[in-house]
Amino acid sequence: MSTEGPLIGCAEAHPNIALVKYWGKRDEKLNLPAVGSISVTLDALTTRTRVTFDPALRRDELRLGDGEAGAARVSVCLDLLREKAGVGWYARVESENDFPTGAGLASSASGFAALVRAADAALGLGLDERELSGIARRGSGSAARSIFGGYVEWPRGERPDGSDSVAHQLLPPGGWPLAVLVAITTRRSKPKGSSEGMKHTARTSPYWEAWVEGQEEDLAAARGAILRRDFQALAEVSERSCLKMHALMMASSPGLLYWNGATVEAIHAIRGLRHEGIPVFFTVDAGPQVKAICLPSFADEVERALRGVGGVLEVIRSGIGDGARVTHAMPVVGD
Ligand code: 2P0
Repeated sequence: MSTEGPLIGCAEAHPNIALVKYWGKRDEKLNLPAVGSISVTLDALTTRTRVTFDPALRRDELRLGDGEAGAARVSVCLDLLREKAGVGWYARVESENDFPTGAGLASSASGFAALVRAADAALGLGLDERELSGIARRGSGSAARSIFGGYVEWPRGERPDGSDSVAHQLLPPGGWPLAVLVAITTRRSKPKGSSEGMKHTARTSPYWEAWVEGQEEDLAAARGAILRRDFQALAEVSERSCLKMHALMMASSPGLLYWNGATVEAIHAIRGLRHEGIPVFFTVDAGPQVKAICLPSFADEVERALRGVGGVLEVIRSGIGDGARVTHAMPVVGD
């Protein structure tokens, strides 16, 4: 490599929310999922990341917002990219979210997607999205999906090396412009991280096999609903997948309960709206926040209803977002 100075790349990415959930791994080292999943990428929440490969560094460093964080999972992705580029330099990674971190808003999805995009740009590799998705997956499974915008499927894959477990886009963001209202019910980090929670569930939940067996049918139903733009069918399969995943977790031993009281109240409020004829459905990830998905013309009404739920602190309104992309100069905390 002829360059002598630091190599810098910047990128941004959005979190995604799964409509058909990923929960459980078939290979922990390669981070391969036990089940496929389908998500939408959100445009209102953003992670911005700068990666600087610098010959003066003695290890990879990660700054998340205004605090230093452990860089082990970051290094897994960076090592794969360094190997492809033939670069040995360590990197300084500076990343910030404009939304709460570690509270079930998929900050690891946007975080690792932005990281991999920025590092690819810094190293001048120009990898395609499928390759980036496979590398982002090694940092966090759901990040494989945030490389893409719109409606995204990440298949389980069958190969032991994971080469067939990379995401692809089902529809671009403009292909079906739904609205997503995120009801924030706490700003605290969740008690158990997803990786730990998945392991615990697979080991102890009596529903584990049923969960894995039912997934292909849910994926086919959601994929079909998205391609036909069939809101009712998507609502049905999404709520089913969400409740199945939480039932699976709750039945593990000891039970894993990510919800608080406001989570339950918000779910009832959304179902109440649907009984009144408003096309809206809910989903909840590994945290207490509730996401309501509706046709954009009903977003005001759904937002008003969620704001009226006791314990809902804030409602963030989002559309369907683009995939991870390179940005030019990025100011980060401390600049
Ligand atoms: C999902 N979740 O499909 C599911 C639903 C949370 C609930 O993907 O261990 O942070 O890093 O691969 O991607 C959260 O899990 O887990 C997640 P790892 P990740 O969105």
